[in-house]
Amino acid sequence: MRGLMHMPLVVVVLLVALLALATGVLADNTDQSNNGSRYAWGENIGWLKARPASEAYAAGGSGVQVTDTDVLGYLWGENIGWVNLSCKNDASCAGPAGNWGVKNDGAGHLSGYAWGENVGWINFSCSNDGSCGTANFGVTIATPGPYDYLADWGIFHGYAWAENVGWISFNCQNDSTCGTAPYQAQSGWPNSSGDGYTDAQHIALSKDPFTYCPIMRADVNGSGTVNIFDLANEAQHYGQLIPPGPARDDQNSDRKINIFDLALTAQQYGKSVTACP
Ligand SMILES: [Ca+2]
Ligand SMILES: [Ca+2]
Ligand SMILES: [Ca+2]
Repeated sequence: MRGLMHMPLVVVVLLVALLALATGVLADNTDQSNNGSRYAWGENIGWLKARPASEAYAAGGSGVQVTDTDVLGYLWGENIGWVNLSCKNDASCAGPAGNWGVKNDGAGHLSGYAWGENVGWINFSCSNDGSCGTANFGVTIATPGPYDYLADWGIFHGYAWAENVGWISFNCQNDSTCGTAPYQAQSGWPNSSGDGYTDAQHIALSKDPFTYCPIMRADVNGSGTVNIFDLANEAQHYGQLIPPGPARDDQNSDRKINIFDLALTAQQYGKSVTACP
C-alpha cells in the first residue's frame, strides 16, 4: 500500500482498471480501418474512446466489441474513466444489479444501459423506459442496405443519455459538427473483415470473421460461388454510380461500376467461399 501511495493517482486508477479488465471479456472490433473512427462526444464530459490507442484491431482488446446480441467491452472517458458496457465483461450478470448491458437486436438497434464508474447509468435507447414519446433517442449501428458502402457498415449513429451528465453523441452528423470537429465510431460488426460477408455468415461457414476473403467480396449475390451470375449482376449495373447501382457490385469501392469491378470479380471466377480461410 505504501508503494501504491507514492504512485500518481492516474497510474493507480489504470492499474485497478487493468486488474478489472484482466478478469473480463477481452476482445474488440472497433475502428477496423484504423482511421480514428473510435470516438463519441459527451456534451459535458468530452471525448469517449471506443478502442485504446495501444491496442490493435483484433480479438483481445479492452475496447468495444459488438456482436449480434450484445455490445461488450469498455469505453474510456478522458474525464470520467471507464464505462462498462455489459455485466458480461466481468461475469457479474448474476449479481444484484441483474443482467444489465447494452444489447443489439441483430439489426443494429441498440438498447439497454451502460455503467460509468463515475457517472452512473447511461441509457442507449428511449425504448428502455418507454420515454420515446417525449424524447425519441437511441444509438444505432449501420447495417447492410442495397446502396450502403461496405465502408459504411458498422458506423454508430444517434445519442445515448447519461442520467447525470446529459447527452452522448456517437457521430458528428448528430450535431452538424463534421465540418469542424469530425468524429464517429465504427464497429467491425456486422462485417469485421470488410469483405461483404457478415460475421455471422463467416461463422456459419466456420471461417474467420476477422479475415478478408476476396472470394466473398467477389460473390456479390451471396450464393457461395463466384460465377457468371455475379458478373451478370455487375454487367446489369454497368456504368452506374452508386446509388442507383448497388454498392455490393462495386469491388474497388470507387462508387461506380465498371470494367475494373468486372475484372476483380473475374479474378475469383469459379471459386467457392469454402476456400476462404
Ligand atoms: Ca466479412
Ligand atoms: Ca455468386
Ligand atoms: Ca468500382
